[in-house]
Amino acid sequence: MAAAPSLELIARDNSILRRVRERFPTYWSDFREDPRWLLMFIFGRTSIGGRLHKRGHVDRQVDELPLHSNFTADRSSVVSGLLKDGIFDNLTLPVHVRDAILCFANTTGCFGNHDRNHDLLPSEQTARQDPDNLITSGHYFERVEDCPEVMAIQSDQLLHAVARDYLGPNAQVISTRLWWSFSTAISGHVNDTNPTEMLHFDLDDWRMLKFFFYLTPVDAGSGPHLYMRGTHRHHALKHQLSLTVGRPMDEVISTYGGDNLMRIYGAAGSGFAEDPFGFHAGSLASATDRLMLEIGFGITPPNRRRFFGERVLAAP
Ligand SMILES: O=C(O)CCC(=O)C(=O)O
Repeated sequence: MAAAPSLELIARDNSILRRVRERFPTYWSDFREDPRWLLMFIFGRTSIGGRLHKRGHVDRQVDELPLHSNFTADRSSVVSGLLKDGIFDNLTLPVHVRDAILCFANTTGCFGNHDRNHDLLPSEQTARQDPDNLITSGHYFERVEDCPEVMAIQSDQLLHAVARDYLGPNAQVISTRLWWSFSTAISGHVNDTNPTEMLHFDLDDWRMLKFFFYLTPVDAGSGPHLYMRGTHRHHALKHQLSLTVGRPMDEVISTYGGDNLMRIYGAAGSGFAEDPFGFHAGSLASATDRLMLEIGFGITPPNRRRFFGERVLAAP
């Protein structure tokens, strides 16, 4: 059976119509579940909308509870990095946690290209290397709950304290995702210069914070995460008024400056905290597979599907 089209490749399609067509079923489902979603989706991208929404809510407050955490990072340094640059990139998972999550991922089936009909083990290379049926991602969705070490990170006190400091007292976990970015090199599909790279900002909630952890080493060939420093605070008017959240890399660079573009490489177990309202992207893994864990915080309860990063796929 053909797999659903790869969203990683669709995101790089230069036809806005095709990109919108693929995303529309997810947007429609979000709207039907909670029509207030549309308000956030339209106004959350504008500076004025964000400011007005924040004004009606309690401001940041720092509580001083002692923390028991998996991390040694200093809470106020993480928050200062987020406030200043939109990113703090010096978190490290304990080795036993990193190894246990990697072992879980290697021995548990994931869903290729978000498609529940494509349940595969990451080692099943042949299931994903057909160039006409390329599988570029493998998501675990709710299966991630079967991994106790992921659950421990999801409830880690430092992550929760940083989220409260940054987002306010309503901060809550709104996503827990574990997924592979499969290397496209096996099919020779994409080279590693990726001129088609797109950056986007997230609009899943009015305000958000994400913690990302690499479970495999990430270099230029394994899909490094990209982040445009400083864009968490303000977007150019053309990006506030645009219907789409994704913009070509060269346009984002010319608007916000190439010096601000970070490519995040790191050892297995390294992690970073990020305000995803800033422009960011996972670049395509051109040579080696990447396994990523995301714990996302927001201020509004999400639905279960969104929590695990599941999309509603367009009919074939
Ligand atoms: O895969 C990545 O590095 C980025 C994921 C991403 O863009 C997101 O969670 O919004």
